[in-house]
Amino acid sequence: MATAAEIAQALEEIAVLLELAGENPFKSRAYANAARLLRGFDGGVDQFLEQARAGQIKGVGEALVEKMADFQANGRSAYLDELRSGFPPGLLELLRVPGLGAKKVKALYEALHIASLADLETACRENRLLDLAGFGQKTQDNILAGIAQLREYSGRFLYSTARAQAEALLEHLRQTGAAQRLEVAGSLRRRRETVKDIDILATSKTPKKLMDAFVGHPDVRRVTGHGSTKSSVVLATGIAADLRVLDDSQFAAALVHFTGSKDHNIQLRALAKTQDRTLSEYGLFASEKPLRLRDEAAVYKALGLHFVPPELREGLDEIERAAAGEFPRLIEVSDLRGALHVHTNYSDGDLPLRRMAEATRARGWQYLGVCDHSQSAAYAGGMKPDDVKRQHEEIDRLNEELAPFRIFKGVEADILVDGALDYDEATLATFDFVIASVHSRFNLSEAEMTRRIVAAIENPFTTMVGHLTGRLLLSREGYAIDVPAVLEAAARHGAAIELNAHPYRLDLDWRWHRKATALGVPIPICPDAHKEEGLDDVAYGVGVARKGCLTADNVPNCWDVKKIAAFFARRKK
Ligand code: DGT
Ligand code: CA
Ligand code: ZN
Repeated sequence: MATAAEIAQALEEIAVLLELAGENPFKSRAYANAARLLRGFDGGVDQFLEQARAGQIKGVGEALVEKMADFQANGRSAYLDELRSGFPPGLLELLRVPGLGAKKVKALYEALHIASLADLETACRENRLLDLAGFGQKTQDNILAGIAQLREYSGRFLYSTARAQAEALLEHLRQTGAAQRLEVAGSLRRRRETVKDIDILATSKTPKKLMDAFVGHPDVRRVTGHGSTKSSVVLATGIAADLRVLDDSQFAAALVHFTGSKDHNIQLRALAKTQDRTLSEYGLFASEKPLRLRDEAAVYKALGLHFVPPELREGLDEIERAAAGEFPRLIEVSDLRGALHVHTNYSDGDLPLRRMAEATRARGWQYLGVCDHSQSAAYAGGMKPDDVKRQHEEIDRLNEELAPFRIFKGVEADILVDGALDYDEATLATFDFVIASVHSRFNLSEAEMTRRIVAAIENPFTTMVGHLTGRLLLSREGYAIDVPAVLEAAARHGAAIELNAHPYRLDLDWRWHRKATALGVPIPICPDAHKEEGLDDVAYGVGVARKGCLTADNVPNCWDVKKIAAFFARRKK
């Protein structure tokens, strides 16, 4: 048995699907109308059906009554199920985006084959909605905002979003002058690619002042707790944040505990136990007495371990390694010497080549590897061979002018469905280096996709593979691919695998970095910048590279001009 509200909702969905299917608009309107009447009806469903059968409810004819009766009796509607099965499931999700009705969804599907939220987001980011009748910059911006809003309800946030929010909170807390120690903990401190919430720890002589400032921050939408040792809020972005104020003597142990991860903590506690001690968020205890621990390094030292950088605390092999010796110095942003994978207005970037070169140089870097899209990427204004020639002439001129700063002639070449690169050999030979990326036909089987990418790696012109899995964090899973097989192929052929630093990608995932470096596969950290500020995304890449235990040696764009030029030259025929 279905309730009136359930039936009305089903009728509304039928109305939308009929419109999507391009049926007679009167039919669609009849269902929407029936839903409205049912919602406003003063009486039960049975009564409504009875009156409708008697012809007393305007616009609700026999066919409609039968469909409603079917739903009423069976709790579901065969008609609705049949309509639904005629569309890709992702298409219906599009209707959840504020401002997108059946008409717009239909246009997106028919003109651009957009059939999921992920497709839609990608299309917006590639400005593909701008030329579509009935759409434009404003609609596109609204759709992106709508998608962000939907994602908010998924309960996790991009690192970049949470980090910006946390920095604003920390700055606000610092300005009170009421905090002595102040640190972000949790997944944010470990630089996970997505995080659930912001965990902040502090010590203070005037905790009340600090707590009041915290809950009073202008970004706070809701206060869910307000005490003297712990307060909790939900921010305008939807992210929750906690502030804990601790006693100074407990701060170090608490910072270890709340930084986590849970698995790391469990292993640390097990280790403490083997030493007849207890580790908790309150301290490290030998019998009843807490050890005096000034900072985190002291906690690890007391356990017989070298300091474990927060990024590595994921419960993998870090404790074993910390027992055996010091960690190598992990990569830092200041180790970077150049930017590879940067787009200009030769394809879908915002700025002219010269501006991107100047922006790169202004960041203290010595070289830029410009990589516009190749010819198949028509939506991104991919370069025809003539454009390539024109760009190379401009690069030659700029290189003379800007020396010793160096622009390398790169390209982001589409990997076609058979694994071929998107230019003939004569054109490929004119580049200093080639990033080979998949931008189409994501739905191959794992075996086919792996074969496709391995074929691209076998091509001697390929320097590296771009954004290996194509994932968009919180919105699109990567395509099916055998990552170890790809890493092994890269090792065999001397190719690199990019770590795309865009905060939505962070692909190659850090969980594969150890395997890649063990095989000797270099991992350049690439901004994939389409505008000037995009260059700074490398910081996100460095964060996850640290999780992957990468050092500057593993990352080609930490090498000097000479060494990277030699690396590029090595693979070309
Ligand atoms: P997330 O989901 O992005 O917020 O990830 P975390 O790691 O920030 O997790 P959260 O905020 O639930 O907890 C913060 C830290 O507290 C976590 O990294 C480790 C510690 N913790 C939480 N639950 C447990 C637990 O059940 N056992 C232990 N040993 N530690 C825990
Ligand atoms: Ca957390
Ligand atoms: Zn790309």
